[in-house]
Amino acid sequence: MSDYDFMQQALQLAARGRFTTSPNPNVGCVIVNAGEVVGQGWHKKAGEGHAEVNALREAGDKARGATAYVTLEPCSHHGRTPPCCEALIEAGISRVVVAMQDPNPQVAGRGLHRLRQAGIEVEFGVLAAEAEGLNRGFLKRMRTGFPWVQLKMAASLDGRTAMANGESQWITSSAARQDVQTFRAQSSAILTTSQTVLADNPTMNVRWAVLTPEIQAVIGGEDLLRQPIRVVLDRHRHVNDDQTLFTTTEAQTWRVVTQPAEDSSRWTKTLVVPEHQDNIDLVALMMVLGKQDINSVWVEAGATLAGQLLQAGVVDELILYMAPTLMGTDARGLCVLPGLEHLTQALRFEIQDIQQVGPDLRIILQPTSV
Ligand code: AOF
Ligand code: ZN
Repeated sequence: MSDYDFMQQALQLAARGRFTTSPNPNVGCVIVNAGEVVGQGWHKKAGEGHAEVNALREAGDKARGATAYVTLEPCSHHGRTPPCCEALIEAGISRVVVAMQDPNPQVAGRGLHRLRQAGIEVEFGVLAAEAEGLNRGFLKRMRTGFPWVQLKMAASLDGRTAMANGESQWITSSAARQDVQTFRAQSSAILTTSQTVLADNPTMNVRWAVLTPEIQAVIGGEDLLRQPIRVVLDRHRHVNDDQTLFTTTEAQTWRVVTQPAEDSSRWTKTLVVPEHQDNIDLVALMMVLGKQDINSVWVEAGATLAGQLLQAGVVDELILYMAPTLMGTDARGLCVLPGLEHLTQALRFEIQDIQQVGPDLRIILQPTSV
């Protein structure tokens, strides 16, 4: 078994935290002594043990002289828990292999430095790209202050999302809706608008019974399910107290407005964001969400917000479910993008992944940078 194999194992452990660690990153750790795995750990939840500490606990005395494989630079700071570097040093680990640096300004190289200072052999960069993919939200927030933004869309083959009379529910299959639940469950927040809330009266939460048994097993129990924060753009305070949103109290509900004012206690929090061209400034909104420790935002809204987010350039990924149906030329389009006259103005994307989900197609795209 090579360093790559053990790091691969650590990455798989880290991924077990993907439904529960927000706002913390997913981190995995494998401790190997004389070619044998003596400890495994991963970070489950902010405030609880870090991956290294969990793995060291399992390894016990066998950590002495062993190698630790960690998917993220071990922390050097006192956060909600003590620094992992000190725990590794005290346990007598002699070599640490790290996939990538932790961009958290409280760590950012200090962890690696501290380990080297203590005489530990440190290697870094093993399976770095894979480690990066595990924590896109956390890493983007730490590097830029902005969360990772995923825009979910559902359309027909001809790119339509609703009939002219507004009928829009169930274009895509129950398999696609189950898939959406998996994405929601991994997100720090779900972003929607008062328009969508008033039109569909949605819950916008994660429903345990809808998740696949595999995902339920990763989460480890309904009591461990973390509900993403529901963020509703409601500049004109249209959302009233008797929406279904407020009957599902296990998830927080935040309102985004542009003018401060008294709010009903139904809202967990009210965020005041500046205006831009008679709308909520969407760039400022993302910055505010980043400041609130939101790593990733999953957007489920209508064609108007979709177009505005794309035009504001804040979308990192588009998740498009396409149903094998044609809804016709009178039906409504995928997103409102007015003012495009020339092909050179067209928004361009690169396909990251294509999969069939039940009878539908799921395409994951990222905007191209030019
Ligand atoms: C590690 N191993 O498993 C994790 C790390 O408040 P705390 O104590 O939970 O610290 C959170 C910060 O620690 C987080 O922002 C990130 O920089 C790092 N996470 N580090 O060595 C882990 N989860
Ligand atoms: Zn740590």
